[in-house]
Amino acid sequence: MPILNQIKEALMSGDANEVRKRTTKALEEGLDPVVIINDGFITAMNIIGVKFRNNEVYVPEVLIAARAMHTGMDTVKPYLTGAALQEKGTILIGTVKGDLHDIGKNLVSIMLQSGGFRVIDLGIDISVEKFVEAVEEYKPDVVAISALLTSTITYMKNIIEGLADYRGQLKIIVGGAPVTQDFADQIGADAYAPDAASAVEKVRKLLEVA
Ligand code: B1M
Repeated sequence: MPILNQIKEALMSGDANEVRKRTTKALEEGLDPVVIINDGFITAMNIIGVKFRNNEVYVPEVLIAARAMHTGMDTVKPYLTGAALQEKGTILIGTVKGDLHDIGKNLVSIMLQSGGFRVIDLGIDISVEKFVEAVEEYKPDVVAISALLTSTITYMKNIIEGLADYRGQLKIIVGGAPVTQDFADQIGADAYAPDAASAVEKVRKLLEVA
């Protein structure tokens, strides 16, 4: 089996040790680290993302695969020259103020990183002020807002209003179990995604990147 397929298989089964071994072998054989990342790690994580959306795998499998991907990334990093890994854009993500749920947000974050985006994760319970400060500091291309409670999704509107001055330079995507496309339209978000895999697709569309 070609080495890239072996890497993908190990990653999808969440076997971090095998990912490290096979990635090292591929690098020793002279395979381009960027090819390993794009056609190995990212392709495998995209497959996991689609399976997750289709309920063919569940949260633990995604987290284990993501951990294996991080191991793979650590293995290739020393082989990357400065410009080799072009990030596709910066995403600022956080769960809204009053809301402590972060499992879904973390999955979205992991999937975005796996898709080649730089992700700044602000964590949970994030106020308008914190979002604005972070936008000033990191100049993201996209702000991604998560909420899991019907009582906290309304705060997304406050954040969107707080970011009004920056709308020319960034897009906003919202998501979380109680959020719908209708709600996203009402509060003036640029996009809504029902799950982590769709969030990556929507962000790609917003930024017009592959
Ligand atoms: Co909470 N909780 N919880 N909880 N909790 C829910 C959400 C609830 C539906 C349970 C229920 O009553 N059936 C209910 C909300 C009801 C409602 O408002 N509609 C609820 C409640 C009421 C509460 C408390 C108020 C309970 C209490 O104290 N009385 C309290 C609130 C605390 C707070 O936030 N202030 C509370 C607390 C907690 C825990 C701390 C115990 C824990 C959170 C731990 C953590 O996150 N670190 C917890 C959990 C685990 C849940 C359930 C069981 C699971 C949530 C989860 O992680 N799902 C949940 C019930 C349920 O969903 N079955 C529940 C797995 C995760 C992968 O899915 O988060 O939906 P999800 O993320 C998905 C998508 O939504 C989407 O992609 C993800 C992956 O596909 N997505 C995005 C998420 N963010 C996105 C952003 C995007 C795009 C897509 O773009 C930016």
